[in-house]
Amino acid sequence: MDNTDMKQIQWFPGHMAKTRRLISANLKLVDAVAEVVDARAPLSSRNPEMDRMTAGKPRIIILNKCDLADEKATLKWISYFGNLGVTAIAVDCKLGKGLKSFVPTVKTKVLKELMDKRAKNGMTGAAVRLRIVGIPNVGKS
Ligand SMILES: Nc1nc2c(ncn2[C@@H]2O[C@H](COP(=O)(O)OP(=O)(O)OP(=O)(O)O)[C@@H](O)[C@H]2O)c(=O)[nH]1
Ligand SMILES: [Mg+2]
Repeated sequence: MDNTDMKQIQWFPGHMAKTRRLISANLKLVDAVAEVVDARAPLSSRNPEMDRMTAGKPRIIILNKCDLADEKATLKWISYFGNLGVTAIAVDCKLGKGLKSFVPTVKTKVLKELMDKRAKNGMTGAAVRLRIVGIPNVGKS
């Protein structure tokens, strides 16, 4: 098998490896990571490497398309992630439902420590930098 064949059968697409590198390398530029997943299948619509790629960063999981998901199941997912110590909120980006709670949740829960520290130093007005991540078609845009 020559080099060209090897390239064709590589199991991990180059663009994914590149994105993974970028996410890890630029992590210091952001205060927190917001991971968008599909509320109907929060686990299978996640990138399994995301935990490792964003290790150490405060994180919020956005259960998007909650209009298409079972409401009770969505509540269960929120407590599922909560039990893992990860804040999750349900939103419907089509109607904008739940979006209003996004910034307050980030400030009072996800980045509480940072906000408290800034308040102490009189820096409350400083911008908060977030990175939005998620697999294709989950509703990031
Ligand atoms: N029903 C419903 N559809 C949604 C919601 N949010 C996004 N969509 C639809 O889902 C599709 C994908 O949304 P995008 O925002 O383009 O997804 P994306 O994650 O940016 O996709 P890529 O840029 O390909 O990675 C579009 O058809 C949206 O209209 C939602 O809350 N509810
Ligand atoms: Mg997009």
